[in-house]
Amino acid sequence: MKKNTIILFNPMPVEHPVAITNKMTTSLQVPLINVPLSLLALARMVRDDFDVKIINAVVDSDYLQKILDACNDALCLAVSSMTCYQIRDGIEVCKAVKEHNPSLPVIWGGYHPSTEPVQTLNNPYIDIVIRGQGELTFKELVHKLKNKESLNGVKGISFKDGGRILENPAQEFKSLDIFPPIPYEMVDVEQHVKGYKFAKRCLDYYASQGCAAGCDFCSEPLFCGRRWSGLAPETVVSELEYLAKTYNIDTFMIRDSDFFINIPRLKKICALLIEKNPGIRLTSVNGRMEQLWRIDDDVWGLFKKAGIHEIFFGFESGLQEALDAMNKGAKTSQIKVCVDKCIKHDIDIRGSFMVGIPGMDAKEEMIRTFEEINGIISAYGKMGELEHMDILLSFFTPYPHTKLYDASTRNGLKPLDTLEDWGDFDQFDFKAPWYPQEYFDLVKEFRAGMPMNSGCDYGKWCGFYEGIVERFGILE
Ligand code: B12
Ligand code: SF4
Repeated sequence: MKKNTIILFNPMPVEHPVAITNKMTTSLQVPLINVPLSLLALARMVRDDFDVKIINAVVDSDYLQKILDACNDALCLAVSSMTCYQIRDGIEVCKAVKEHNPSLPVIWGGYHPSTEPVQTLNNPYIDIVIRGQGELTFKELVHKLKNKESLNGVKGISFKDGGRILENPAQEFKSLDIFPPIPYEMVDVEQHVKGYKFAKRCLDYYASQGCAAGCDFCSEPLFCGRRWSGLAPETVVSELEYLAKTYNIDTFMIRDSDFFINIPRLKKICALLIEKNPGIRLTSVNGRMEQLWRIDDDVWGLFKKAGIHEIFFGFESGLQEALDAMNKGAKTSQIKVCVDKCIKHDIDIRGSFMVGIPGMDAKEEMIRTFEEINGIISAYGKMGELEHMDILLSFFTPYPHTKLYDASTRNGLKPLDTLEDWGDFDQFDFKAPWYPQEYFDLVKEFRAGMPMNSGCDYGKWCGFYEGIVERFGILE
């Protein structure tokens, strides 16, 4: 019997023309090409019973036409979206789909719809939102749609029922170990293999979901309720081995929000990687400075030996008051400790910082943050190893229902009342109404001058930074 078709769609994350041409995000260091893990996580739950079509705007040219063609006899269209341009692209596609096929159920999931479900459903082209972890809910939902059953009992969804929007109770956050492996073979893996710094063949992978921290600027605590689940160490290592062998992968870009949360588990992963020695490196591995600064050197040594090649820290700010306002639970002094540990253990560092936290002394925040960044650049520059560090510097951006979104509206941000408002909102260079224009321009100038963006050597950087420091004096 012919199976019903389910279309899974990952819209374009950026509009920025340079980003699209370079296949990088607007940070210009973060590759835009990613395995659509969100869609594959859903696909694994329904692939046996349905014909699943995966369409990823980043790699599928002509994606609108592909979706329209697939829609004719489909059961539903399911769209994944973060709070960014994906919303705008997703809306355009759903509008076109509904014009052709008004009765086709359109489902949205992912971070944005999960944290803003009702507003998402106020959009005329969206019928159902799945909140939070999608696997079980999506499976149950598509079976209900297939059997034309009521959606009333499906946990974790919000949906339109006549003129009303109904919100069912939340779905439980389940352990990742109960789900089948991510079915990479359902996409053309070769299209998603990327180069990254030292890596020739780098592939995305995740070993855990969620985060236990409660940073007030971040969507993660709202999305996962500060829960976290990690795959068993044996599973992680056997999956990495299998993927490395099958697709000839030398490096995995680790997509977990917090890879280092459970140190005993991590030690086991490292021990297994050292024992099996699959010849791979792990990069962009997310860690929290407030955890990693206190980890013993022998454990750091294990990280290195196991292949952890780069750690991605959300340092966020050089101003303690800003870290406190974010509820980061970290001290600025931990930044240097983490940098020193990375240097000592020959692990590359990638640090992200942001300025523009509402309520801060903007000048102090900028100066302290520049100082920390200069400290990192100098530490590597003096050793002649600038290629082993990377800094992302951005402007604070409010996300739905976070505490810092509320602080932003109190500080003059015009509330974002519709899904379209969020889709059109500049996620990268957000110029907050409270942030002085001259600081905004100076931060952009500083960012463009950093060695990883300008290509300058350490000597040139020192001259450039001196020039920036001289200008602090004349700022209001
Ligand atoms: C890979 C990644 C990217 C990739 C693109 C991913 C993509 N979808 O195309 C790139 C690098 C392009 C990217 C960009 C950005 N990202 Co990003 N990214 C991630 C990351 C690290 C992993 C995502 C992933 O694949 N996870 C694994 C999958 C399995 O989990 P998942 O996506 O959550 O999917 C599950 C559920 O959400 C749900 N689900 C997801 N989609 C759908 C769809 C349907 C229909 C259903 C039913 C369910 C469902 O079910 C899935 C299984 O449980 C996450 C952090 C994280 N750990 O998740 C951040 C994250 C998603 N990104 C985030 C942000 C903010 C951004 C940027 C906007 C940041 C910025 N200002 O630059 C940019 C946007 C573009 C730009 N300006 O450059 C935030 C999202 C916050 C929010 N409110 O949207 C996150 C959570 C990081 C964070 N903690 O802040 N990102
Ligand atoms: S540690 Fe990272 S992912 Fe977790 S809440 Fe804070 S910013 Fe979000």
